[in-house]
Amino acid sequence: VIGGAPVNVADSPWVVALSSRDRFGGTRAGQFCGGVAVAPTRVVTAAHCLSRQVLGGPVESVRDFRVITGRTELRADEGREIEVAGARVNPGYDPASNAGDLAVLELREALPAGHVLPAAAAGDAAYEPGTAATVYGWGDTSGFGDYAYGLRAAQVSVLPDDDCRRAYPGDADGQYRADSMVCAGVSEGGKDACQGDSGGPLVARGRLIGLVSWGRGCGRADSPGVYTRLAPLIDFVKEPATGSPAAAA
Ligand code: 4AZ
Repeated sequence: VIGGAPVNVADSPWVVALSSRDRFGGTRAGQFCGGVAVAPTRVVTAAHCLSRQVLGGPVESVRDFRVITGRTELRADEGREIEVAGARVNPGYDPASNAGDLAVLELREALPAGHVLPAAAAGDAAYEPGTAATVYGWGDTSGFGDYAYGLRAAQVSVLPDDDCRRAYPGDADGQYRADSMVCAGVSEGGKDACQGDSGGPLVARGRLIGLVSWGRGCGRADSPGVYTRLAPLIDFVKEPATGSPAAAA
C-alpha cells in the first residue's frame, strides 16, 4: 500500500494474508497476496494470485498454501495459519483483460463468525462515486519493492466510471470495464494499492466492494487502482464448496 498508515488486524479481522513459505520463503512468512474472509471457511482473493505466473506452477502443487489470520506483523508469532483445502477460480476470469479477477479459497478450519466481511450487492450505495474507501495490504509501500512487514491501509475514493475509462481507455496499460471492475484513488496520486496487495480488500460503508487487481504503476497521478467489482460475483462466491482439493484445483 502506497501512502497508507499502519493498522491492527484486530480492527479489520477479515483481512488475511496468502502464504506459501515453500514458494516465497524469506522473512515475511511467505506472504504473496492478500485476501478477505467472506464466510467462516471461505476467503476471496484475486484469481491472478493463483496463476502460474505468480505461483511458479499450478495451484494444486502449492503444498503449504495457507491463509494467515489475526497477524498484523508478518514476523510476529500471533494469529493462526489455516490450510487451504481447495480453490475455485471464477470461470469468467479473463487473464488478458483482468476482468472477473476473483477466486474463492476453502479453509480447513473456521474463522470466528464475526471475522467476515459482507460483500456489497449491485446498487449498494458503497459503489457510488465519491464514496470513501479503504484498501488494505502487506504489499509494496514505495513502488520500488519495499514490502511491508505490518499491515497497512490507505484512504481512497471510489471514482466515476467515466474517470476510470479515461485513465484506462484500452491502450497498452489496459482497459477499464465498468461491469466487472471498480476504480479508486485520489486525483493527485500518492495513495494506492501496489504489488503484493493483490487480492486484498477495498472496503466502503462496511462492505467489501473490490479486490486489488491491477493499475498503471502505483500511486501515480491519474492512474487509479483498479479493483475486481464484487457485486456481479456474489452468486459465484456463495456457491457450495466443490469438495476435495483435487476436484477444486
Ligand atoms: C500488482 O502488480 C499491482 N496500483 C497491484 C495493484 C496495482 C498495481 C499493480 C494498483 O500486483
